[in-house]
Amino acid sequence: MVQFSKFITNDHNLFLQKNPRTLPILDDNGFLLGESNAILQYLAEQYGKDDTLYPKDPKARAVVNHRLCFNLSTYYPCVAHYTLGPVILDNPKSSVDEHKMDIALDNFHDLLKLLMKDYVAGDTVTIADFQLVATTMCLQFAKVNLRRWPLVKNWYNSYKFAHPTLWKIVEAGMKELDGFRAPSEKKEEHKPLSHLLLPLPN
Ligand SMILES: N[C@@H](CCC(=O)N[C@@H](CS)C(=O)NCC(=O)O)C(=O)O
Repeated sequence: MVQFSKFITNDHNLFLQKNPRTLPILDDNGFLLGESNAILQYLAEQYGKDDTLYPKDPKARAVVNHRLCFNLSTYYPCVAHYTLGPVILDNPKSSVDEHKMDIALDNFHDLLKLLMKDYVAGDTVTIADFQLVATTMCLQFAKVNLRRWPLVKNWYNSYKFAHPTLWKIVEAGMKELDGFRAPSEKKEEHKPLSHLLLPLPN
């Protein structure tokens, strides 16, 4: 995997040559793949010890895919636009974006209410939890209070508690993001991120 800090600084042009232009990028011995869903699906298929992370059963897999689609189409764009845009790109905060994020959180909360489980797609952790946890981490990073969405908060905290090793991977990403807080967020020198386009304007 290519580190975010390398991508957005010195080696950015190198990655642009290699790749569809977003992170993460997987480089598996020369096999290059973008889009985090596709990467996780590939890694689970290629290297998974069993099929629990990405079930082979068509219905169980369809449920995982549904959550991945929800994250890609709705949850991540709405959350990232409001949380990462103003904090690391210094985009102006907008009440419309906040409203969209709240709606996405309402949707996710409703899903968890229907399920009433510790995991979003079945009784064990799957790559769908990985993705939704990574998005929810952006809310923690931007210090968004989750009290209106207690089931999201519980599911997120229970993932951290039940899977400390997996959580460490996400936490490392959050710490890395911390280094790119915009000038309004911190006093130190700001590292320019003006060449980045994502999260895309709506
Ligand atoms: N749908 C993509 C979104 C990835 C994404 O938004 N990546 C951001 C960093 S978090 C990026 O690479 N931005 C670079 C740019 O916009 O130039 C995925 O899931 O991999």
